[in-house]
Formats: sequence, structure tokens, C-alpha cells
Amino acid sequence: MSFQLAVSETTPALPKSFELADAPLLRALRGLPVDHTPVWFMRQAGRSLSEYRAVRARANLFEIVRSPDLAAEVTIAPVKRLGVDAAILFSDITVPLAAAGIDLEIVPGVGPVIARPFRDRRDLERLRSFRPERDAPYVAETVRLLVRELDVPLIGFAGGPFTLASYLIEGGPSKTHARTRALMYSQPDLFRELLSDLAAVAVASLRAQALAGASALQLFESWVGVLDPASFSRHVLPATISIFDALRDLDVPTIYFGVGTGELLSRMAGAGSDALGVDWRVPMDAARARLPTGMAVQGNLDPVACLAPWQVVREQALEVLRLAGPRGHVFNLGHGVLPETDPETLRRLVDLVHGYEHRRARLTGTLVAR
Ligand code: 1CP
Repeated sequence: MSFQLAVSETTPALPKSFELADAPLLRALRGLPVDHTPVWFMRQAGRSLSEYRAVRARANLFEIVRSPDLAAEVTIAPVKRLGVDAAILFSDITVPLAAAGIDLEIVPGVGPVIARPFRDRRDLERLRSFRPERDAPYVAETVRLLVRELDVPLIGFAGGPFTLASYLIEGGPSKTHARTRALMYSQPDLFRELLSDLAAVAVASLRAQALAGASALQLFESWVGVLDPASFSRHVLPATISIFDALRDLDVPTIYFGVGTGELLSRMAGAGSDALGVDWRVPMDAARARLPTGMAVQGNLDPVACLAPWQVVREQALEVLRLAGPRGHVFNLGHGVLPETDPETLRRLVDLVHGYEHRRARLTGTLVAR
């Protein structure tokens, strides 16, 4: 790998991490028994929450991320409002790219847009110079603020190398990721170098978050599901394995997530994470059948189901719980919370998941929730 780790590797505050070691989220990610299934929601701190919209009216996304007080406030809001078992750091997968000096803007209603998309080898230089401690010190500062305030684990995250490559190559959001795949097929060596550099960015960023006190780490490889299995194994898996390898000594549980990855799940399991995030297209029992026995899973209620009447949300959530089983399951949506979701639905979901008793459901043969 072509980066040098310049993060000061100090030990995170011990007392808090001792307390948190038994948190349901961390136990479930390690496949240990839990009193109740832990639950959090991807994008729980986003636009569905009035607390976020109020802060966002005063500052744009990068301004929030670069202000530890604001970023911490936005991170904590859903924990208080919804009662979830984890906080996820308020940031974006593109933050390290912007911090590395890539001219990048989050355009409202669109997403990340890059002024000068990636074209050739010379574009790799900026990525190679990324040092979280120097280029994005506000991230570790926010993490340190949060671990003092929170009594649930904080999840740190980074973008997966394919997903970040796709923003760099396309110049913005894309449905087909055609330029990305074309580069992958036509210049596989350059593509491999780009992914290896992006993997190094992810490692540096994730290590900095863990060392500042994050208790779990998620790699958002959101768009990798556009690939066929052979291309995934050939072009993406090696860089991804290097990421989880480089995190192992931290002893922080890891989650690997992508959308539309049904055909990739068994290969993704080989990347070395503790848990796999599964989207709503694959029933949890089918997902488990594609993974090594005992590997933890996270998901997978359809985010759109949350827009339906409560009875529908409830039935679908109970089915997810039943299919996932009692061990090694973190309840979540299959992708991020949609902005139009009523937070009250998410709050009721948290209560439902916390009250669910696997044993009782099995004994009565029906879907029972307290
Ligand atoms: O200005 C705004 O408020 C725009 C909306 C927004 C928000 C709230 C963006 C732009 N990013 C974020 C924050 C964010 N991004 C978080 C923290 C919020 C939380 O989870 O509580 C996280 C975890 C992300 C991660 C992220 N950003 C992903 C991976 C997760 C996923 O949804 O797949 C991706 C793909 C992005 C890119 C991105 N940033 C923003 C948008 C709208 C997008 C997606 C664009 C696209 O469709 O390609």
C-alpha cells in the first residue's frame, strides 16, 4: 500500500470502552447472545429529522462536518429521539476526498459533484497525500466529543473503494456507473491502483476514528452491487481485503455494506469483516445461507416500507426478525432512511425490535412482540 500512517496511535479512553464492551450492538456484531436485538438506522441523522433540518438551515453539509459541536449535536439527536442502540458519526463518505484537496461539492437534491473527474494516473497524487490528522482533524475531535457524551457505541465509517472511485470517475451520482465499469474493463491496472489508493484513504480514516474512540466501523460500499461476481472478486475484493486486514489489530467490530449485493454476498464475506449489511432484496435466511455459519448480519427492512401504515411496517419488521434469528443480528433498514420518513415510525420500530422475543415467537408459532 502506498500510504504512510501519520495518525498518532494513542490508546482510546479505557473506562468508556470497558463499559461499552457489553453493548448489544457490539455483542451482536461478534455473534454473542444479547438480551434484545440491537437496532440503528443508516442515515438516522439525516433529513428525516427536524433537528437535522434546523442545523442544516444554518450550515451546509461540509460546514456541519467541520464543526465538531454541530456534527456532535446532529449525531446525538436521533439517539435521543429514537432510542437506537448506536450513534453513527455525522459525516459523509466524500469527506476524506474533499479533505485530500479534491474539488468536491455536495449539491442539494443531487449529491456529491466533482469539478474535475478522475481521468489518469496523475490524479492519484492527491489521494496519496491524505493524512486524517492533518487534513481532517475535526473528525477525530467530533468522535472524542461524542464518546464523552454518548452512552451507546459510536459507529465510525468510510466509503468503500469502488463507491468512492465511482464518484471520482463519474464526477457525480450515477445509475449505471458506466464510466467506472468501462475504466475497470479497459484499464484494469489503473483501476486497481485507484482502488488501492482509495483503500488506503479508507484505512487511514477508519483507524483515526477508532483511535479517537469509535466502537464499531462500517464500510459503505453502497454501489458495488452493479458488478458481476467475477469482476467484484477480480477488481474490488483485493483492495477490500486489505482494508479489513489493516483494521484487525484495533479489535473493533466491522460491518461491510452494499446495495443490491445478493449475488455478491458469499464473496463479500471473504473480505474479512465481522458482519455483512444486507439490503431488502434478500430475505435474511437466504442471506445467512450464503454466508459462513455464525457470521453476523445487519438489516434489512425496505426503507420504503417505513412510508406505509404502521401495521405493514410492523409485519415486515417482525418477518425480518424471524428470518434473521436471535444470534448475530443487528436490525437496520436495507438502505438509508428516506427523507420523507416519519421519525415516529422509526421510534416505534425501535420499541418493536427491543420488545421482540425470539423464543416466544417460536413457541407460539406466530409473530409475537411484547
Ligand atoms: O445536504 C444534505 O443534507 C444532503 C443529504 C446528505 C446527508 C444527510 C448527504 C449528501 N450526505 C449526508 C450525510 C451522510 N452520508 C451520513 C450521515 C448521516 C447518518 O447516517 O445518520 C452518512 C452515513 C453518509 C454516507 C453516504 N454518503 C453514502 C453511503 C450510504 C448510502 O446511503 O449508501 C453515500 C453513497 C453518500 C454519498 C452522498 N452524499 C449525499 C448524498 C445525497 C449522497 C448519495 C448520492 C447518490 O445517490 O449517489
